[in-house]
Amino acid sequence: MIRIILAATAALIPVAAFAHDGLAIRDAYARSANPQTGAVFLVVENHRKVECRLTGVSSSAAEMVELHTHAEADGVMKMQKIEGGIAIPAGGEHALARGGDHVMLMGLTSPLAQGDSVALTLDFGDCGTQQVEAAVDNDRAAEAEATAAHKGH
Ligand SMILES: [Cu+2]
Repeated sequence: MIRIILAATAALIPVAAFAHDGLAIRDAYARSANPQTGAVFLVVENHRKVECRLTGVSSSAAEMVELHTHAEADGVMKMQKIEGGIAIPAGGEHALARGGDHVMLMGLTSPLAQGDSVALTLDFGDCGTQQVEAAVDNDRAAEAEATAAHKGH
């Protein structure tokens, strides 16, 4: 039993160290328009030589956490759950930004008040996990982020 635990721990260490060097999260912030739901926006930088895929996000701030995007349906932009994750190209970056991809928080444990922060764990599959603290900024304007999102595509 002890041998099994030691082997598992040893296997995890190099993976975690490598992932920490290779991926970086910047400009993370959260917003919420009502007490039940919120969204988190951020930029993922991938300094690795392989593509990394954001496959899921977890947080204790909400009952359900999903990756969403906006897609046009019948001439109207609607939010949609992302299936299969978000690819971050090798040596590139991807912005989760207003009007585009975002982390959706559904069933907030408590309303997101200005100045609070939301702790998230981003799961990049083989590229490991990243912890991020997103500051709540309900007043942040959307325009600059939307432009940045389009540049990223
Ligand atoms: Cu959404």
